[in-house]
Amino acid sequence: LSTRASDILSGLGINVADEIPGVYDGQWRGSGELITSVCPTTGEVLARVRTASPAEVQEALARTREAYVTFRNVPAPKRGEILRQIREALAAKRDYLGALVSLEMGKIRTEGVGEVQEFVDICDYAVGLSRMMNGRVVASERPGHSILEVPNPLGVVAVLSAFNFPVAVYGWNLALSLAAGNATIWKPSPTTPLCAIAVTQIISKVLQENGIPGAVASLIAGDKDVGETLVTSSDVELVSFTGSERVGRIVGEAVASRFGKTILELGGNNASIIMPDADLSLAVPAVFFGAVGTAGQRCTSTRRLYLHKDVAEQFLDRLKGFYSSVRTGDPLAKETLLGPLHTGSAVRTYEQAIEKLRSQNANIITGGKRYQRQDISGGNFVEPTISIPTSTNPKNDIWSTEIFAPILNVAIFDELEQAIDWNNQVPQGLSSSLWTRDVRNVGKWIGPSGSDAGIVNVNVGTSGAEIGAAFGGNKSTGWGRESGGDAWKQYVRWSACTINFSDAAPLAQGVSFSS
Ligand code: UN1
Repeated sequence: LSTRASDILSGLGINVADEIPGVYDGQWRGSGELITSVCPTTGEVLARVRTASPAEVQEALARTREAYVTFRNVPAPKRGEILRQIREALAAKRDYLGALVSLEMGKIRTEGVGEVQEFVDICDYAVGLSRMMNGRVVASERPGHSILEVPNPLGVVAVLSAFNFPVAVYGWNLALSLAAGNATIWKPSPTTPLCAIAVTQIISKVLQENGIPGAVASLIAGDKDVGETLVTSSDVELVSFTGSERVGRIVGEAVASRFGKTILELGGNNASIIMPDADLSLAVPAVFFGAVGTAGQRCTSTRRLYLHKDVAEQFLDRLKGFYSSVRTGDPLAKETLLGPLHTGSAVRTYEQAIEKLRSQNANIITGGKRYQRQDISGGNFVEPTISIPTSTNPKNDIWSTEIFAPILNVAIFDELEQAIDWNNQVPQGLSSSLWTRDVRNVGKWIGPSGSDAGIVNVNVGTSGAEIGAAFGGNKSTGWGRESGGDAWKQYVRWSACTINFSDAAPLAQGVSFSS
């Protein structure tokens, strides 16, 4: 193992001698198939992880269910105190964990650390929530009666997360789920098992110190078969899935067919709209970060850019300036802005998308191929690309498909209404961003005839949301909401309790039923 990799792993107490167990449900084990964690920057094998055998998946599910039965009776503020300790434990390892995200996923170090910070932030939020998950008292129409709406723990929550946020998205779910009194069972992406193991080691230690069963936060490294078992199990009340629209449809249907609950975070195909009065000194760098940051591998990455005709030329000139000076290389190096794509197959997807753009005569004004540099030839490095397709039709594949790579398609418009229409005409509806100084444009954009995405920003790029608002998207993005806002309400079962304190037993609506 390279020194940079072993330094990070030993900083987290991960021993990479031979095989690492990838299953935790109170104890660490794993006797299923091996999966390999590969560094996207160098191609180096970081570790081999033992996944769960089918029997181990069943056992872990059973342990998680038992843990829930204990944990649901721990008072919510006490659960909050455990979350506070988890928050401290994560913060203490923020730099190492952030570096591990960078090493294993490929995003640059500051974004890796930022992702851990997002987990820390949602823990803070959930600590507060643990004293504020209030139900309601509803006025009853009957004398001497009270109606309560009580949030009770829900059960077992399965979290199926994606490679691109191997820490934060689990964090959103774990923090709310734990505050709500549930047990979670986490199946991370098969290509980022080390991040999941490091996080679970930190959390399990805190649980242990508090005498809480470790299976309150179980982990099952594995592939599709593990996911299928969790999704179809009637022992899982809620499935929180982040991934592609294609797999999301399968998950959604499978869980619905057994009347389970889902939170789906699927594709994003996010647009930024630049009005002629936009402050370009803010808008250009924001679009650059949105499209090139994380190598275009955020669900919220900017994939479509709609420029008003009066500023189009100037905007593109300035944007090209940023693209031509982007520092590409090792994501762990301080100066790097663009790291590799996560896998070799992502590179092929990028190349096919470029091929399609060329076949439709798009004007590729920068980028369009793999880097040819010798020093980074071991990694999945592709040039960030700006293209101007000939078609502006949002129904065209070029515009309607999410490509998880740094490719930005540009079109030019005359009127805001046209740009909003393009913004809304794609199947996905995660994030969107308008740049303007005219409050009338803002009113249109955030209102009934405005953006139909879940995230509707003004003078803020499409990516990089804080945890405070509910995060998620509409239409084929799946309508899921995670982290802030009212998202916690999905992690509880609501009990409507009518209680009679009187000496009579009147029926509602004045119904009379006496013999
Ligand atoms: C994702 O890409 O799956 O808003 C999540 C953002 C981050 C989360 C992205 N806070 O870009």
